[in-house]
Amino acid sequence: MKRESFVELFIEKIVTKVKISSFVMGLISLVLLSSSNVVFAHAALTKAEPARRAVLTASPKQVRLWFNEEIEADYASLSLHDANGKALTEKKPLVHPDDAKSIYLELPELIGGQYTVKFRVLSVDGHVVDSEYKFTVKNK
Ligand SMILES: [Cu+2]
Repeated sequence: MKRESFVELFIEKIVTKVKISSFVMGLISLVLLSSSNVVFAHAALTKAEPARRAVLTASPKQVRLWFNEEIEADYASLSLHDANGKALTEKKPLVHPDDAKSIYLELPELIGGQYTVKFRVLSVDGHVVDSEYKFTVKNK
């Protein structure tokens, strides 16, 4: 065997090892990714009405939130606050009768101003999802 082919063989072995290890790494990251998907399967907000940063010309009757999983009403909170942080209703959110993945809060008549929706829900996996967003009601 010539010296050259030794080198070629050696290089070929390294290339094969690299290929195998990148395959293994790929497999490991795939497993990690899919398991982390399970771990991070929290309730996520998929839709909101009024929407984030919405500018409304009339007072909304309710705030309604949609999630990617069913919501336990006993462990859910949803509140609306004015620009001073004051809660506008003492009412509790209810699970929508037509959709267990959706909760709503009935609202009093709102005057013009900026409002903050605050919500906190418990996922099926036990994680708490806590967030807030704002919308505006224009002065008449
Ligand atoms: Cu989670």
